[in-house]
Amino acid sequence: MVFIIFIDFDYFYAQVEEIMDPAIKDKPVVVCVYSGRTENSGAVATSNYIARSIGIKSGMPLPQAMKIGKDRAVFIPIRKDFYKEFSDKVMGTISTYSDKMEIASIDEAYLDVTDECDTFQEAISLGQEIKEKIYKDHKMKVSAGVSINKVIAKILGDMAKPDGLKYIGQSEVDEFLNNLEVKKIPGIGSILSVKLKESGIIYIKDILKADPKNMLSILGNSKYNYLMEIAENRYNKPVEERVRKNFGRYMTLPENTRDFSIILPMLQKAVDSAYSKAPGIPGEISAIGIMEDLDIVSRSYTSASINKDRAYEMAKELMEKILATDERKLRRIGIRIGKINTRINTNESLDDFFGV
Ligand code: TTP
Ligand code: CA
Repeated sequence: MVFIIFIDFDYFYAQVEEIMDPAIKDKPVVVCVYSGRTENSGAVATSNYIARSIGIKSGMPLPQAMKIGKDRAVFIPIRKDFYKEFSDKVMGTISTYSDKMEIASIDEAYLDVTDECDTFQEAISLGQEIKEKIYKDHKMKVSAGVSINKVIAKILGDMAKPDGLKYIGQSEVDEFLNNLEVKKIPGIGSILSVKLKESGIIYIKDILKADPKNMLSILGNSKYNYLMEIAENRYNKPVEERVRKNFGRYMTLPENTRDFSIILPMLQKAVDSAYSKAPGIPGEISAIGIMEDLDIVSRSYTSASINKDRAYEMAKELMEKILATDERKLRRIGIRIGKINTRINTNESLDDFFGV
C-alpha cells in the first residue's frame, strides 16, 4: 500500500501579493504580464477568487480584464523571482514531512508518505497537518489531495480548491473511478476530451470497452497506456525527485545598505552555498538584489563553465551593476546558478573546479 499527498497552492501569484499586502485581499487582485508593446498590452497570469468571480481569469487579454475590473480591481505586474523565492520556502516546509518529494511545478508537489504513516487515516491527518503548518509559517492557503497514487491525489487536490482537502482510500477507489470523467484527468486537455467524447468516452471506465485501434489513433501510445493504467487501477508511477535546474541561496543583510564591505562577504557566502548544492559546473550565474521595498532586481552572466573563483568575481560585478542602475538600499542578496553541466560531475573534476 502506498500513500500519496498532493499539494497545490491556491491562486498562487495573486495570493503571494495578498500576503505581502493584506489591504488588497478583499478586492479583485490581478497579476499581469505586460508585453510592453503598448501601455496595456499583455495578459493575466492569474487572479484571486474574487477577480475570478467577476470573470477575470488566467490568459485573458489585459484590456479586457481592465474593462471588467475598472477601478475596483488591483492590477499588479508579475514578479516571478519573488514568487519563486516564496515557493522555495513553502516547498522547504513541505519537504520536512517526507524524503520522497516531487516538486512538479512552482506551486505543486507530491509527497510519498507511505513510510511515515501506518494507516490511510494517518495520511489524511498528515495532509491536514501540512496544510495548517504552511498557513502558520507562510500565511499561504493550499489545497490537498490524499490517495493511493499521484493521479487520484492530484484530481482530488484540484477538486478540493480553494483551501480544502479531499481523500479517497483504497476501499473507495473503485467507486471513485466509476464516476470519474476523463476530462478531469491531468494531461487530458479540452481538445482531447472533446475528441474522446465524440467516440463515446466520457468516463474513464468507458475506455475499457472502446476499440483499442480507435483509442490509439486519438491518444497515441503513451496517453492510451496511461489512461488504461488509471482505468484498471494499476497506475503506480512513483514520486520522483526531479533534478533541479537552478540552485540558489538568499541571505538577509544585517541592515539595509549599499555598503560593499557589508555586501561582499555575504555574496561570497551565498556563492559558496549555491555551489555546494549544485551537482556540476554552472554555465550561468545570477546576482539578485532584494531592495528595501522588497522589489527584486537581478543580473545574469553566461559562459561555457563558471568555476568558483570566476563566480566570486562575477557575483561582485553583477551586484555592482545592479547598484549602479538603482538608487535603493539592499535588504537581501541572492545568488542563483543554472545551466549546470553534470557531464563533468566526477569527484576529480569537481575537486579541480571547486578548488577543494
Ligand atoms: P495554477 O496552479 O494553474 O493556478 P493558480 O495557482 O493561480 O490557481 P488555482 O487556485 O486554480 O490553483 O498556476 C500556478 C501559477 O502559474 C499561477 O499562480 C500563475 C502561473 N500561471 C501563469 O502565469 N499563466 C497561466 O496561464 C496559468 C494557468 C498560470
Ligand atoms: Ca495553484
